[in-house]
Order: sequence, then C-alpha cells, then structure tokens
Amino acid sequence: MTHPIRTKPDIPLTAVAVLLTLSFGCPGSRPQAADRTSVSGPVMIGPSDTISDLVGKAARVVPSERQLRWQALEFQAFVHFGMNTFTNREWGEGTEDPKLFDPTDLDANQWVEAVKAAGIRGLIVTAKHHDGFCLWPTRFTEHSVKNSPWKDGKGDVVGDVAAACRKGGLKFGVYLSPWDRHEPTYGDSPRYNEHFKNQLRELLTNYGEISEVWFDGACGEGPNGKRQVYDWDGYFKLIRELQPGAVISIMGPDARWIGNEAGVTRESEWSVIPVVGDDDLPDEKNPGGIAHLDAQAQDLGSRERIAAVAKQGGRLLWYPGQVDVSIRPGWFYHAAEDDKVKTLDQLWDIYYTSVGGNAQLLLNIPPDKRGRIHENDARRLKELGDRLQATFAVNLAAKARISMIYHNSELVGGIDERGRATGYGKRLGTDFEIDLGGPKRFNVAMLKEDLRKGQQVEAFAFDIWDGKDWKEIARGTTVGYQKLLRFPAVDAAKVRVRILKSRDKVSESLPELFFDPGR
Ligand code: FUL
Repeated sequence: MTHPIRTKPDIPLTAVAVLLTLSFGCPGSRPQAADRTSVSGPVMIGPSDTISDLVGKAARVVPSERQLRWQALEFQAFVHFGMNTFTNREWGEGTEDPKLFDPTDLDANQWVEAVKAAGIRGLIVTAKHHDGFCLWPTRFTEHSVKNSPWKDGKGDVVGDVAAACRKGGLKFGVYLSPWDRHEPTYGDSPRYNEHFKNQLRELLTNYGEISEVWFDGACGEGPNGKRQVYDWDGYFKLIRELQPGAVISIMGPDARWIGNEAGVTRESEWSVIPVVGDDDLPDEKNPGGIAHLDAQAQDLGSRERIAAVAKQGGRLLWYPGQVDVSIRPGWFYHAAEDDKVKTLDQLWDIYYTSVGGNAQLLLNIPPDKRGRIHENDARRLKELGDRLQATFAVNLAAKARISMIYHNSELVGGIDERGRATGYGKRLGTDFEIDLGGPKRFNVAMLKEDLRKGQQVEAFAFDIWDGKDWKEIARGTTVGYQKLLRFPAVDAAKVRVRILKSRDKVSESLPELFFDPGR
C-alpha cells in the first residue's frame, strides 16, 4: 500500500539546479565523489549479497571525471580516412603501396566546419586502420604518409586534423587499430607491443590534448594467421600516464561498444554494468569491451543480470555505451555510395535512439579521395544541425516551477483511530509535478539524471494534465544521461514525471520540453 506525502512545495527549477550544482560541484571542478558512499571504481559483488545489497551497491557506482566529461560531449564525429579511401576497400591487405595515398585537396578545416554544422563536439580520426598505413609520419614504420606523394611526403594528416579541431573548438581523438596487417613484428607479441606503444607515445605526445583513444576489437586473422597477445595493461598505463584525461573506448575501460552498428541503444541502457571476475582487460575473442563482457547481450545491467553475475562473483563498473554508425553504408568513402548517404529522417531517428537513449553518438563521415567531406554528406550534416537547433534551442519548461513533489512511501505502521497513517517504511517512488506557467505545445520530452549521483531510474511514466485529469503519454525504463521521449504534439500547462521504480532516491528527473517542427 502506498501513500503520497507532500514534501517540497513550490521550488523553482532553477533553484533546484543551483542547489544541486552547489552541492555536487561543476563539471571540470576538482574531482570528487558525489557523496561519501559513491565510488567510480569497481564495487565487488558476490554470492552472499542479497538483492537489496546488490541494488544498494549498484546505486553507489558513479562515473569518473573523464567519463562525465566524455558523456557531456553527446555527439562526436568518426572519420575513416586512409589507404582504403584510395583503393576503394573497407579492409586493406597491408601490402598497398604508400604511393597510392594521394589526396588532391585535403582540408582538415573543411572536415571540422562540416561536422560542427551538425552540432558535433568532438572528432576521432583513424590514425591507423587494419592495413597498417599511418596518417602521421611515424618514426617506427615506413608504411605512412611520409612515403606518399601527398605534400612530397612532408604531410601529416593527424597533425592537420588536430590543429583544425583545436582551431574549431572540437575535442580530438585517435583510432589506432591494434590489428596491423602490414607490420612485420605483428604476431611476435613482445616486439609488436613495443612497436604499438611507440606509436601510441608519438600520438599522445606530439598532438596536444587527446580526448579519446579508440581501440577496435576487429581481427580478421584466419585459423593459420598470426597470433598476437596484446599488452592491454601496458597500453592503458601509457595512455593514463601521457593523457590522463583521455577516455579509452571499446577495447578499453571507459566506454563500451553499444553492440551494433545501426545506431540504436537498448530499451534499457545501463551505465552500471556487472562483470564476472576481477580481470579488467579486453578479450580478443570478444571484440566489444573489457572483462569478457558480451557487448551484444540484450540485458547488461538489470537487477536480474546483476544477481546472476553476483552468483559467480564479480564487480560493478561504470561502463557507458557509445553508438558508432556510418552516414554511408561503408566506413570508408566509396564514390558508388554518394547517393546512399543516410536521409535526414534516418539520422534524426538515430539521434533519438542514441543520444536520446543514454549513449554517446559517434557518427562516421568518411572524406573522399580529394581529402574533403563530400558535398552530399556536408549538406546532410548541415540539415541535421539545423533540425537539432530548431528543436532543442528553446526549452519550453525553462521557466517551469515544481508545484509539488510526492514521495510515495510504503505504509508500514497502520491507520490510527482518526484515519491517519502511523508510520511509513522505505520510499518506493517519486512524482515530480511541474507547472509550466501557462499552456505550451510540445512533442518531445527530455529526461536526465544527475550522473554524479549514479544511475537510479528503472521505470518511469510521463503524464500531461489535460485540464481535468492526468493523462499518461509515455513510459519507459532507464533514463541515465539522457532519455528523449517523442509523441504526437500536445498542449498542456502541467506535466508530471512518475518514477515507478528506482534503485535509490531520484533527485533530478525534471523534464525539458521541446517542439520538433519536423514531426
Ligand atoms: C570495425 C572495423 O573493422 C571497421 O573497419 C571500422 O573501423 C569499425 C568502426 O570497426 O571493427
């Protein structure tokens, strides 16, 4: 049996935001845990934990500062460019002649301007793909731009892109393929690991701030192919030493692969993930993340999943999802795909199902043989940016007030002779009722959790006041960094978020409301 208790009447949203900011610090401030019991490191779980122990432990896991900063980027560009651009392939053999790499008009500033038009905040370039050809003049192999005709071998694509990102205000990251089909030491594990760390060291010291290092899990060596045992631990240590702010993604501890290349998150997308055992390293047989995690599993973080992992003994990690998807069918540029650039509606859906589903979107835009982002892709990026701007520039709930917050608590006492409750047990849910200060028309609601306090919401409903009654118009499971709800346009002066199930108290589930003119 539940009973509503009125707790905090008439607090303006802005006041709540200020209070939360004051008590939990601003992004970029000195690293600190959200409170005394929150932890960004692993939390051990085991067979002796009860469900309520496990839920309590999951509620305490919070992101690291670098993960928080990364999550707030929301939308990044992936740029696949290299030997494959010139050979019209997706995976090169490693035997290609460096002389084939010859962009006629490479302009990294054009890349940056094109992706910024879409509202993108960071860019990750393929410094080396599986064919081993390096886009920077590395000292450690001849298989690089320095033996290409481009700029008479004096060019440096990584340098140009890093400078253009800095100039344009984008974060800059690198993709460095561990699988290398050219490098002769590949398969001679200690020697290749040294080579790979040498390359990493160059990238992490010569190009200013690196915000992300993206390690691909692909390896196409057949049964008789070379077997390389990667020194993941050594790679990670080097990155932490040289670029402590850099997020290590996919085959790394900071961000996991979402599990598909179609641009969609799960219905329930958890950032608090249980993993078996105590081994934090990636597993070559499982190209989607660390610690033997099956990145494609449907359920990564429910209570049931946590309990199943706890039976075997393991840990809870903050391990958020990243959605990588290409604007074209391929990752690299192919002229034959010039008319296969995703439509605005497709990209728009992808935005909702990635950024709007508690993940970061990493949209691949491959430059062409000139070394420019093709006009068709650039036009689409601009359309996307315009639509994002038209939809999200004005939050229709910006001046809203919380008219009431109810905490639904379990009645454990009884009812006294005057009909009053004599005692309440644990809180079951929270309702946020928001007065918009007059009728507003909207068709999108954005819910967010304050990640410094972990990820708590397990089920929610979103209601509007139709003048006489509350009407439920959406419901869902997880929220996390951001959940976008889409529905046919409604007019309402009051909305309500009901937290139906959560791991711990939900302090910030205040919706922002928007009107998407394209719907
Ligand atoms: C995959 C690679 O094999 C593709 O070529 C591409 O780089 C994609 C992002 O990851 O594993």
